[in-house]
Amino acid sequence: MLENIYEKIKAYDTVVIARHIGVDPDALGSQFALKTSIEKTFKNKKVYAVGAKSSKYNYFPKLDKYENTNKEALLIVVDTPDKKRIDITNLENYQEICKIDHHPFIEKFGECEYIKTDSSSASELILELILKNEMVLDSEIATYLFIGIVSDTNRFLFNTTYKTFEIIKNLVQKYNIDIESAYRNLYTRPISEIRFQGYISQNMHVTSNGLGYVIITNDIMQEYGVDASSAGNMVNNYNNIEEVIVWTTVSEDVKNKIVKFNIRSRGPVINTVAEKYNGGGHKFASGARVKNMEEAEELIQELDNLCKEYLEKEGK
Ligand SMILES: [Mn+2]
Repeated sequence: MLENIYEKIKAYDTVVIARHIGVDPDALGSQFALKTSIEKTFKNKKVYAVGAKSSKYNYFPKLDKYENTNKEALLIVVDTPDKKRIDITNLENYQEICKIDHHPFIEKFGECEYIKTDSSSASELILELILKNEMVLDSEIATYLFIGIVSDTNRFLFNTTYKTFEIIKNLVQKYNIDIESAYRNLYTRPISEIRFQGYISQNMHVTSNGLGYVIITNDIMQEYGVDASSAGNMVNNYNNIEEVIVWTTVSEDVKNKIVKFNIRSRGPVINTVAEKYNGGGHKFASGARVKNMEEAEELIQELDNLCKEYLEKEGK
């Protein structure tokens, strides 16, 4: 399949690379690594990395605007399992679509799809594509991939095997990656976020079944000067709490008139529940969106039941 995708890249003059909404460093890392490698491998192609920008990640290059009129381009979607999560409109205006992803399969939307759920990140799959087809890999591209892998594994906490370390070892050794600056970019945060983290720690409810949840209203976000997406990203800071096996942020997104869940687990499989609520993701890391707080209560209840069933099954 990777050869097929390579053949398609070769065949098109214009390649557009898209990824999921609610962008993160793996989505951007895989997008820009692929874009840069195609540009440096084939000198005459036009390559666009598209999607909504986020000022949080301004250590990546600027995203491109692509006017889609003539239906001549190849679209490659990275790090996204389903159509509705692609950060792009007018999908039907592309000649062909390819998907490169490491999420559990949800739906087929491309002519060729390369999916590997045991991969640490989409960035790891882009590296595979590059190596398999002898495309250009240099320090710039390696750095994008490094950032994607480090971020999606949460500094090698999740989805990490000896292979992940092998890949990282090779990237760091051969391409002279400035690790310190990559980490600084990834992990430096404004004081408002640290204070906000304090709010979450103080206000997380923990049920007797081991569900931790915190409701973050728009007022609270305004008080702390954070937005809905940085509120959701906080969720990764709450793993390894003794009393908690599933934890979630429940944040009000007034602009889009929804309530967002960012859910993590260290036991129960959560993506099947998330899928029922307009979301999905990995087994132990998912997101969901509901219409209002009433529906949010329902999902909280369902997650709590999931914890309960899990504990009973485990005999705890
Ligand atoms: Mn990813």
